[in-house]
This record gives sequence, C-alpha cells and structure tokens, in this order.
Amino acid sequence: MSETRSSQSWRAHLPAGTGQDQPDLLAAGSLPAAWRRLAQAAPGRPALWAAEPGWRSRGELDEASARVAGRLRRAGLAAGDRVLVSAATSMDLVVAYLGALRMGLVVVPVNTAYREREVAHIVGDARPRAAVVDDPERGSWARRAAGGDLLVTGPEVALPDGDPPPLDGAGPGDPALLCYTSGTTGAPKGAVLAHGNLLASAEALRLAWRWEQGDRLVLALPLFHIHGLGVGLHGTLLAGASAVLLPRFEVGAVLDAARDHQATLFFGVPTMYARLAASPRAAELGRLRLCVSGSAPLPPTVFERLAERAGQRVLERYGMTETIMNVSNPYDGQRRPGTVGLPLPGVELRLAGGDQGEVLLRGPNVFSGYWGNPAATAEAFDPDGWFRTGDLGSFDDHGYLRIEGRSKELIITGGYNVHPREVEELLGEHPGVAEAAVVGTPSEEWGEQVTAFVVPADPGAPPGREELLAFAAERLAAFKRPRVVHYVEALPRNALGKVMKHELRA
Ligand code: MCA
Ligand code: AMP
Repeated sequence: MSETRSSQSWRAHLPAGTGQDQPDLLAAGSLPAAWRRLAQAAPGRPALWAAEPGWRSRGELDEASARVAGRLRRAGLAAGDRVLVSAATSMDLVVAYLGALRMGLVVVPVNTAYREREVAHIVGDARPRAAVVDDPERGSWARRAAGGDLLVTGPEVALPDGDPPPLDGAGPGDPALLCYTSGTTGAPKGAVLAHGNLLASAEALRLAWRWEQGDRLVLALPLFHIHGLGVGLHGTLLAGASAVLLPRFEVGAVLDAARDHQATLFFGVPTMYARLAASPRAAELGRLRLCVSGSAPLPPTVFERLAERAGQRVLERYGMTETIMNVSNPYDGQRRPGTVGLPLPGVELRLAGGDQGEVLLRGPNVFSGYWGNPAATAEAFDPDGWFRTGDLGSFDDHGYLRIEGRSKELIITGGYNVHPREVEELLGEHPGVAEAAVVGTPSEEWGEQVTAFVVPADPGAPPGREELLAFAAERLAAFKRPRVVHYVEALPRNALGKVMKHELRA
C-alpha cells in the first residue's frame, strides 16, 4: 500500500506561519449560511456582474434569491425536492440557483446541449418536481419525461410571490446538488453532493488560492458543471469576492472583461487556455493575479507559451464531479507543468498500486453515493471508504501528483465528458450500423476527440458519414458526436470477445 499523501501536504497550500492544525473546513456551517452573513455584513458590496442587469450587490442577491424561494415554496416545493436547472449563465439563473439552494431544494444541473433522450434519462432518475430552463423545447422534453407532472419555469422564475420558507438552515449532510456523471462505467448516475461537500471544497480553495474579498473572477465556464458552479461561483460567494458572468467563452470577451472590470482571476479548461495562448492578445492575461486550469490535462506546451507570452504561470488542479476539488499546484512555491500538485486541505490521497496506480480519495469534499443506486455506490468505494476515481496517477520526485491516464473509458473533449458506451449504443441504433466502437484520440484543439469505428450492416452499402452524424446530432449533445468516423469490416476483439480499444486508439 502506498503512503497516504494528506496531512503533510496541505501545509504547502497555506501561507507560511499558519497554525499547526488542519483548518476546520466546515466551520462556516454551509455555503448559504456563509453568504447570508457576508450579505448582512456588507449588503452594498458588488457581488456579481452580468451584461444584463450590470452589477448586483450581496444584499440585492440576498433579497432576490429569498423572493425566488418564496415563489417556489408557494408553488408547492419543499426542502429535499429536486429541481432541474438547465440554462445559459445569466444573473437570473444564479438568483434562481441561490434561492433553490437556500431553501434546501436539491439542484440537478443539466447541460444545455443535451437532447431529449439525455434530458429524459435524468428526469426519469432524479424525479424533479420543477425545472428551471431557458428553452421551452427543453422544458417540454422534461415535462414529457415526467409524465406531464412537472412545474416548468424560466430562469426569472416568474411565478406568484409567496412567503419565503426558512432559509439557510441546511446542515452538512443535507443534499444540495445531484450532478449526473458517467462515473467509471455505464449510464449517467446522479452524484449526490451534500452541503458539507460544497463548503469543504470551496473553503479549501479559498485558503489555497488566497481568495480574498477584493478578488474578481471572469467566469466564462458554464454553471451546469462543477468547474463553473462548485469552483467559480461557490468560491466567489464564500470568499465574499465578485465575479463577472459571461454566457459563453470567447477569447476577446474574456480579455475585455478582465480589462474593463479589473479582474484578478480566471478559471478555464485547457482548450480555453490553448485559444488564449494562440491569441495576439495573449499577453493581457498577465494582468491577472491567478489563472487556474482543470477538467483535463493542461499540455505543458500551453503552460510554457502562456508563461512566455503573458508571464502567467497557470496553476493546474485536479477535480471530479463526485469529489469537487482534490489536488492543486501550490499558490506559493513551484507550479509544475504536467502535474496537478498536492492534496488540498482536508483531502487524503493514495495510489492503489503503490507508486503508480488508481487515485483513491477520502475527505469532507467526497460525495456519499449515487442517487438511488446502492450497487454503483458500493462499487465506487473500497472497503475502507476510499473513493475510486478511475484515474491513474503517480508521484514525481517532488511528491506532486501526475495524472497518467484513466482506467475508466471516459473521453474528455474540451473539458466535457463523453462516455463511449452512450455513443456506441446510439450509433448501433442506426439501421445501417451492425456495431460501433468509440474511443478518444488525441486532438490539439480538444485534448481528445470522439472517434468512432463503425461496422456497416451491409458492407456493400455503408451509411453516409453525414447521415450518421446527423442521426447522432438529433439525439445527443453536439460535443458527443464523433468528429472522426472510420468504417471497418470488424472490430478487433480478444479471446473473450471484448473489443480491444487500445488497438483502435493506436
Ligand atoms: C463545443 N463543441 C465541442 C465542444 N464544445 N466539441 C467537442 N468538445 C467540446 N468541448 C462543438 C460545438 O458543438 C460546435 O460543433 C463546434 O464544437 C464549435 O463550437 P465552438 O463555438 O468552438 O465551441 P465553444 O462554444 O467555443 O466551446 C468550446 C468550449 C466549451 C468553450 C471549450 O466546450 C466549454 O465551455 N467547455 C468547458 C466544459 C466544462 O465546463 N467542463 C467542466 C466539467 P458544431 O459546429 O459541429 O455544431 S466539470 C469537471 O470536469 C471536473 C469537476 C473538473 O475537474 O473541473
Ligand atoms: P467529471 O467526471 O466531469 O467530474 O470529470 C472528472 C475527470 O476529469 C477526472 O476524473 C479526471 O479524469 C479529469 N480531470 C480533471 N482535472 C484534471 C486535470 N487537471 N488533469 C487531468 N485530468 C483531469
């Protein structure tokens, strides 16, 4: 068994001279309780900016989110009910989210690129009572999947006002988010993140990244995944800092926002940093105090280019939906490209195989299980309660973690996850396809790209590539659609009949 990296390395994340004990990450009670105190302490302080309506202060967010909670309560929702939330970033979306979280609803964030079958799977599993969506078609998909019994509203939650329910009373064990993710295998499962998980991770990041009230984040990540939500938004609110909300990532818009709003922070996925590094304006990134990359490996070439062109040494960290954030390069001290750094405060980490093996994690940031799926939950943890990430790691000479690869079949393209089996099953539904295998192949732009190997039902008349892609596009989010399609006579299989994916990747 390998050494556990934990109680020593967290010190590397805190300023020199910090006390001897690990910080109490749950001291604030919950994120909503912490935000409430910050709002009361300085209600006029600017908190969030969006093109529409401009700046909103802590106090305004506090009032507006309480109003949303009153409306949702009047509509019949109560603590513990699930509410599906699927919308592009906007002030209304954030207010709706905060209102739901403050009254104890369990928020189910859903990617806006999802098509009907993806939405229907989540609705069928999570059984939400309401959906907050910015697209009527997505609302009708959700309602249909719920058998007609679903309250659908827009991000402005334009429902009749009511008295707010008790707010900000959630305890650390109460569920806050239900995030659908493929985990290591199979169909998307709902990872239940409790209020304590959200707080522990945001507090560890606040300490490790020296997140202060004067900081201002340019937040161009979508808020329906943990990177934008659990890192960008939660961290901003817990630190009492501010953020500029952008509805989508675009190099010029990010750099304009950083300049116009005197931002200090930017968080992104490697595809975003590659685009920034290639821009003639790359040097402008140098004005920020801290840039953080995650969700997929940051190529050392991109790190070096930004260090050269902008004097910006991007800090890479490692996270996962089930655990929020785990490991980070230190703020002070060396940021080592090609590594993700050292376990964050509160996080215990070890490698299953000794010096190299599956990354195993424990800590107050780690979720407790998959929604209504005890079998998947049991599989996800080892008998000592270590969460099996499905990522393969090793330690470098400085004790920094390197993510070497994945034991799970997951493809990560532009920071979005694609589970091959979902795409394989879909392609297999096309009448012209006998079977298909899907793998990730290297891509400079996306990190990995979805690549399909298709065995036609009639080798003499394979389905057209465009037809196949249109078939996929109608049924799956655009980022899951194969970018490369190869037609093959047969798939390479081993003696047990299992497709040998490494041969396809070669
Ligand atoms: C868009 N497209 C993609 C992707 N995004 N294809 C593959 N992979 C993608 N990620 C497609 C579009 O559908 C379109 O296809 C074509 O690419 C061009 O779109 P473009 O305008 O260039 O895309 P974009 O809007 O600029 O989006 C690129 C992006 C975006 C900004 C990098 O993918 C993004 O926001 N990624 C971040 C995802 C994220 O937040 N992940 C965190 C997960 P067509 O033209 O054919 O229709 S949380 C997580 O992983 C853990 C917790 C962690 O550690 O953070
Ligand atoms: P998700 O399932 O969306 O939560 O994605 C989590 C996965 O993203 C992890 O299990 C890793 O495989 C990957 N990941 C996140 N951050 C990094 C990173 N900095 N380097 C390599 N892989 C990463």
